Amino acid sequence: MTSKLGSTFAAVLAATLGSVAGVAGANQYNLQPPQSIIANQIYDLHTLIMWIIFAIFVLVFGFMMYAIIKHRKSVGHQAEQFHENTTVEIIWTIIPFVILIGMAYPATKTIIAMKDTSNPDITIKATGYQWKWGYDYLQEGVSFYANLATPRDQIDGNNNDARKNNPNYLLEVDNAVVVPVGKKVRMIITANDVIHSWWIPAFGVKQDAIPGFVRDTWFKADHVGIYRGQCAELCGKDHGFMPIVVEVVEQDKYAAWVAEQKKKTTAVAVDPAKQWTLDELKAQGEKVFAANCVACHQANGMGIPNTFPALSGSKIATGPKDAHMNIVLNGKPGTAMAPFKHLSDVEIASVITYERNSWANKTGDMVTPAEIKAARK
Ligand code: HEC
Ligand SMILES: [Cu+2]
Repeated sequence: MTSKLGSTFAAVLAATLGSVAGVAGANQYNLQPPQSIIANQIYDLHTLIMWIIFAIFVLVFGFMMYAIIKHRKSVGHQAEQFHENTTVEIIWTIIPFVILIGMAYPATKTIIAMKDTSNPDITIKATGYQWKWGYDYLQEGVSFYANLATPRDQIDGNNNDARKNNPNYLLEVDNAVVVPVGKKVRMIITANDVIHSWWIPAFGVKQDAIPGFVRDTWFKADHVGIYRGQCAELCGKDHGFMPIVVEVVEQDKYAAWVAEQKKKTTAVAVDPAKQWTLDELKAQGEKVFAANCVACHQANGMGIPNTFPALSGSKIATGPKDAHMNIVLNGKPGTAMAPFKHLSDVEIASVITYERNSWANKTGDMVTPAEIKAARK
């Protein structure tokens, strides 16, 4: 009996030691290696508290095991008969109280530091959409969307080899958030439709994105590198398909990236009288499609059977222009096809031109911004 209990205890102890050792070292069971001041504090707190928990576990279970084994009936132990012991009661109130304060004090300090978004070097607004993130660099005037970049065939099981060999499966995007190393980045976080959550574990940042509310958080990345996270709030069917990628670069590379992005952004803000060619509109339309339509109609124009219609070979996308303009501008009530009239004339004209001349569609015609302007009335 004694030896059996003893060996069970030894097994429990070994398992616990193993998991505590796991927490203390870097391995797949632990938090990601911390890459910011806050993440370091969170990491250290987690380790500290695991050790405290472990010490309590060993003391309490050790004492219990000792008492059970030593005082068992088979060795003829007689139960002690006594009531109340003020000294013991005071001790078992004071000790947990001290332990709690010892844990709450550093935890509160970290929470206060997390909330201190003052004096940022850069401010970026992140907006959650079903199912992508939109980013606006408030001072720089740079804006873009970040869509999942994992190819569809890896997701739907048609290319399992590629999926297995993809270390960033569902953790890759077309446009990463680029920030300079060692600079305080304030993230302003909101959402457009439902609650999402912006989460980069290595930075110790996780903030809910709530429609109609603005929340903020911050990070200062310690090292150059690529850091990945995900939407951390169940937000609908593609919740697992809106990852977050932050690329931390040296200051001069960041400046070059901003300049590059600005060129792209100003290319869209064109002169309204510009005479577009079909190829120009199509090239522009491809970007608009990638940012607004790809989630449902897919990059290959094939949609998702029984849910989102294929545009490749679609009657509307190859038929009269009016019907095509109408469904994009006004949507189709009662379906997931929402109106897109908030896009500019150029954006709508270009995406329609793109749809009419991509995949299997070869109408050879184009829709100009002027036609969209007229169709809005
Ligand atoms: C949230 C999903 C979703 C998004 C995003 C979306 N669509 Fe659609 N779209 C639909 C659905 C669903 C239909 C089918 C509506 C119906 O029942 O007729 C549709 C239909 C269409 C059709 C008609 C196709 C046909 O043959 O019936 C066109 C053209 C179209 N969409 C263009 C666009 C464009 C352009 C964009 C981006 C600016 C876009 N859609 C974004 C869901 C979407
Ligand atoms: Cu989400």
